[in-house]
Amino acid sequence: MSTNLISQAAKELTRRLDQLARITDVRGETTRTFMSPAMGRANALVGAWMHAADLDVREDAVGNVIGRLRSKRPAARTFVFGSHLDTVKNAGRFDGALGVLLPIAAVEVIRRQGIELPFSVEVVGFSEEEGVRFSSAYLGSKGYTGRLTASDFKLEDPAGRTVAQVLAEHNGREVAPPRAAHAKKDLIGYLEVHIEQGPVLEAKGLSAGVVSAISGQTRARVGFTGHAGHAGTTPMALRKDALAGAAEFILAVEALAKARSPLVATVGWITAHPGATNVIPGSVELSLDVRHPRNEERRAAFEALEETAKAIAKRRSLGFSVKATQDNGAVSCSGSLTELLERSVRACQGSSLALPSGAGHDAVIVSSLTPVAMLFVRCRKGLSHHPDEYVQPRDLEMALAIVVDFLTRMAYQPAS
Ligand code: HGY
Ligand code: MN
Ligand code: MN
Repeated sequence: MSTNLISQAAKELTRRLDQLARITDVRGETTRTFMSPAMGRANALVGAWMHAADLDVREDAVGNVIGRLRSKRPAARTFVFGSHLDTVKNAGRFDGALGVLLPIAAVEVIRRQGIELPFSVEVVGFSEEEGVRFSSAYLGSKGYTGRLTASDFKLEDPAGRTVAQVLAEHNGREVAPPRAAHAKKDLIGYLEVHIEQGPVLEAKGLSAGVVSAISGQTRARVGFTGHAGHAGTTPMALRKDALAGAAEFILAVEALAKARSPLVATVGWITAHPGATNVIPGSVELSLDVRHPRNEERRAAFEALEETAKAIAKRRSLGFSVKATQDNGAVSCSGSLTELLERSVRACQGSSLALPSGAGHDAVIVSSLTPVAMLFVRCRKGLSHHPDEYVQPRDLEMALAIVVDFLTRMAYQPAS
């Protein structure tokens, strides 16, 4: 009976992922950024699915949509599932959305099976994880865990709007950095289901695996300032070309990361001013994203890149600036919670595999409040942050079966 229930629920999950992906700020692609109109529509749709699963639905001050299945047991603690509903630009259908919609489906299956959970369940659709609008990730899960800071509130988007202004507009009143949604003692743990966004599970022929640790991540904005001038009349020797300096820096970022594997470093966007064909760029701003499984290596690499920017600017008589917008240490997943999850993976898949995550996840932030575990789901060619992101229906079904098994085990095991 339950396999049929699960395969039906997996089919509905596929349909919902497709439907959610069509909610976007940019026609013809999937793009939803913090507090955008599409995020409001996405929260309404996901909230309706939560409601249909008998979850009590609310939206908090930072735009997280939260569905709660209250246990009948007095003073029951809460198990939290979650991931993010915002996306990168021109995203795929699964990054984030899977970790919100799959637990809703799992709760529906559990309820259809008549299983009474001795704990409450909360499914959270975080409002901002990718850091697209403010170049700083995890604003949603930071709000949910009480970790938003006054400096987060001062972050500015490309239009110069601050987080504080955007939140005040959304809430119709000034908003202070919110307290955590729960006290540590009231939580059992957190499980995030997420596509692997890498090639390992596919190479091993597995639908799912568990995450051992999540890489640390430093993000920054780097600026070079020179002197705008006429592209036709300014001799090369007299130029202070900010874009040429930035280009040299970008290649140095790539070279340093290649020399320090498994370090990864990326320049994702660049803006040049005034941005005209016949004007030597006077100023440039670019993004920098540096990651490594070990914190000291990541920090050393970031410092080396600051020195590189300084040396290039000196040699080219440019000004430069490096402003860190985010700095998150590496996080290990909880051994005991991951062990329980592994039992479900083995029970459903026959075997399990533990692998590290180079991508960041809301679990990094939630780990400050409660033990976290992550279930990785195979995605084709490991492709993500791309519209061709794809998870096969049988892998969705496997992941759903694992989470249903996990909840069932939790139901019959004293919530230690
Ligand atoms: O950038 C990341 O690692 C994640 O996709 N937010
Ligand atoms: Mn992502
Ligand atoms: Mn993600």
